[in-house]
Amino acid sequence: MNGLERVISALRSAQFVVALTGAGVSAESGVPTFRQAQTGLWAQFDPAELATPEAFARNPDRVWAWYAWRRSLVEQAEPNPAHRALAELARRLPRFTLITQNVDGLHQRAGSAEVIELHGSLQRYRCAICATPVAIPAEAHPPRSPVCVRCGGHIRPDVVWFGEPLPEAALSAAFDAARRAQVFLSIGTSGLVEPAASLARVSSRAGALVVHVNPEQPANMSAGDIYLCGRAGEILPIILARLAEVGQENAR
Ligand code: BJW
Ligand code: ZN
Repeated sequence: MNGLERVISALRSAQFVVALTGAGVSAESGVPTFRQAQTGLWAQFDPAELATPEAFARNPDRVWAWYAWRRSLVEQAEPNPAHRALAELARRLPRFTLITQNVDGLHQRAGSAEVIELHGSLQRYRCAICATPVAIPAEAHPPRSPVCVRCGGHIRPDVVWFGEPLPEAALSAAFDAARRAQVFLSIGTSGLVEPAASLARVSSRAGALVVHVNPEQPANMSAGDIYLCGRAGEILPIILARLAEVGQENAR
């Protein structure tokens, strides 16, 4: 049996399936990934040096402008076939948990009702000092980082930067789901950033079949994992179609 058929067969019998997504899932929507060849602003700045609390403390307006640009990109983007296939998988499988490292909200826009967001959201903001949430509509996005009315701190995007803890509830829900899964799909992530990168290994140790969907081999691949080489927007709809075919064959 080839890799794809093994995945279909495992999905057919699984009671609990988990998918973890990374920036590659939104690449086909035109949202740049973190570690691939970069253009525009991305060529000028190393994302790893902007996505830190230190960078924000040094120059809040620069980090603010970078996030404002990314938010506008995301608002113009549309969910792609990979996002839609994941929303459909949730409807077809008995129990399915979607975990994302992405901050773009495209899974929700594709119809995924429940998404565990490990790294926050580009659409939410909070005070960097007192954490008060602040609503900032896309159409009224100020050019500079505003100041908190309560404490005078700078308002920042509610995302998780390097060196910051992930939201506790999201993290523990993600690890619980990884431990319960029989199939763990790791889609469009380089597998370099912790703790998200460890979810696949934890799931595998608990007995899951781990499947990576990516045009390039991710860093967190282990022996025994299945690697489906290709774009998420091509491979996920194939998985969905094969699942439906197998379902019909069995019903005959
Ligand atoms: C396609 C495709 C297509 C292309 N189809 N695929 C253990 C060891 C070493 C270091 C650490 C460790 N534990 C913690 C650390 C430090 C650090 C870390 O992991 N560093 C590594 C870089 C070494 N981690 C942290 O700091 C984390 N915090 C933490 O651990 O806190 C502990 C703590 C506890 C208590 C108190 C205090 C602290 C936080 C990590 C936060 C990451 N944040 C970012 C920014 C979010 C906001 C924003 O968007 O700006 O999250 S960084 C960035 O990386 C972003 C992403 O979510 C994340 C992952 O990237 P992703 O999604 O994998 O994207 P890429 O670009 O790397 O890969 C894209 C992939 O897609 C590629 O593989 C392509 O091939 C593929 N692709 N087209 C399918 N069409
Ligand atoms: Zn404040």
